[in-house]
Amino acid sequence: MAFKGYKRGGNSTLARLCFGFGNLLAATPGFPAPQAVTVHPSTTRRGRFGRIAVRAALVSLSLTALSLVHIDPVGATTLERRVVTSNDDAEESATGKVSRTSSDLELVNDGTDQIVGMRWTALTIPAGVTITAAYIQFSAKESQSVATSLVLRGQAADNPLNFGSANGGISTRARTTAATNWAPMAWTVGQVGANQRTPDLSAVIQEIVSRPGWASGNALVMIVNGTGHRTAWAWDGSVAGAPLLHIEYNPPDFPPVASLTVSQLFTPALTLRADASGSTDTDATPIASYQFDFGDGSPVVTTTAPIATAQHTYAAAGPYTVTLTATDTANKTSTPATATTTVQPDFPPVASVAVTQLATPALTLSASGSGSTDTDLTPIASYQFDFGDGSPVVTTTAPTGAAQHTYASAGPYTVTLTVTDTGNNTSTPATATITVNPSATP
Ligand SMILES: [Ca+2]
Ligand SMILES: [Ca+2]
Ligand SMILES: [Ca+2]
Repeated sequence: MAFKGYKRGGNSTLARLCFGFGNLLAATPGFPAPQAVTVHPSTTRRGRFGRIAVRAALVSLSLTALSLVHIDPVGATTLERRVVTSNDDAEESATGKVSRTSSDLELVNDGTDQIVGMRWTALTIPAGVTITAAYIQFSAKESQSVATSLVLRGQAADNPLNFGSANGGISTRARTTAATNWAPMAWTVGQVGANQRTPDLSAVIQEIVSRPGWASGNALVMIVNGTGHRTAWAWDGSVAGAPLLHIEYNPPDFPPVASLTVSQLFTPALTLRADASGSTDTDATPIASYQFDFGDGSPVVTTTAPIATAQHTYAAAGPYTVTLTATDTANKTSTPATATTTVQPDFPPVASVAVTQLATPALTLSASGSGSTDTDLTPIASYQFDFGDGSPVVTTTAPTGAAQHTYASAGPYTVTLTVTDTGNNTSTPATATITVNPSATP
């Protein structure tokens, strides 16, 4: 976990630990931020640094006894909303009569066992989150200890309305499958503590925010029924003591979105390059690996991010469909992305040679292979000239496609050209025969 908010840099490990611990406590609701112990390493000696830190930690510890230490998991967000208007908390008697203006919420016996509804608005919880903790914090309006057994469910709705005056306005609302049972301890008037806090409601809240129609900013209703009696403040009786909904959640965790492009390489022949670098996953669990299936039955090629490309050489030309999936660090896998392409065949070059005797030097031929062609994805890479007199073959590298050779004597010679492409395919030889004159013809 990260310790932040402190100037660190002192060379005392103890001090650093104390500051870290103090900082955790500072994250506790209600715990004062420890600005008083800002330390400037350049001016503070080790000993004083340590004493200040220890003192801060001891103060922190004593305050811990007063409030529950709460450490969010990394990345968790906490949201708290209170009932903020009269029509957002209400009671419905056994006869169905709805009261919205009572100063309290009787959980649940008020002559009869009633049903209590509460609504919180502007819940800025994105879709797709994981609820890690949730509870309602009530404020005790009265002291009660009668055995009480409550069931808390949410309203199974995307964005429920507030409570109206019509009979049965709470009990007729569809409720979540998920439920939390609560047998509260005795309450003492004025208490706002652990005894007035429901058990964890994560499953209930999760069911609601997992609804396809859930959107950030929607409202949420909780409905309580059961037996027994605890009396909590309603908004109408105490704005500050109205029911508080506390929710902690981890950010949405989505699978990657795969994006694939393919292109045939010039060389090697029959080789596709697949590029997955357009794939995205911008949440807290980014892409970890890419899986390329080249569609010819060959094994899937897996690369580890950030490497997002792979290539494959096919045995034959033809159409192929390449399939990409991307997997994130939470092991969520994308919908496959596909790209279909026709792998072009790879032809050898067609050689063509022309020869002319130069005016000077004597007995010298110029041979040109520039009429050779190879228009596929593996173009001409080199020219090999054999001047036909037993001398070594002269090789030029494209785009140079001409060579000269001086013979030892006049006479007829056959020049042979072969051309090789970038796929290492070699042309059929082309020949040109010429009689080399003792002196160049004008
Ligand atoms: Ca009310
Ligand atoms: Ca992800
Ligand atoms: Ca070729």
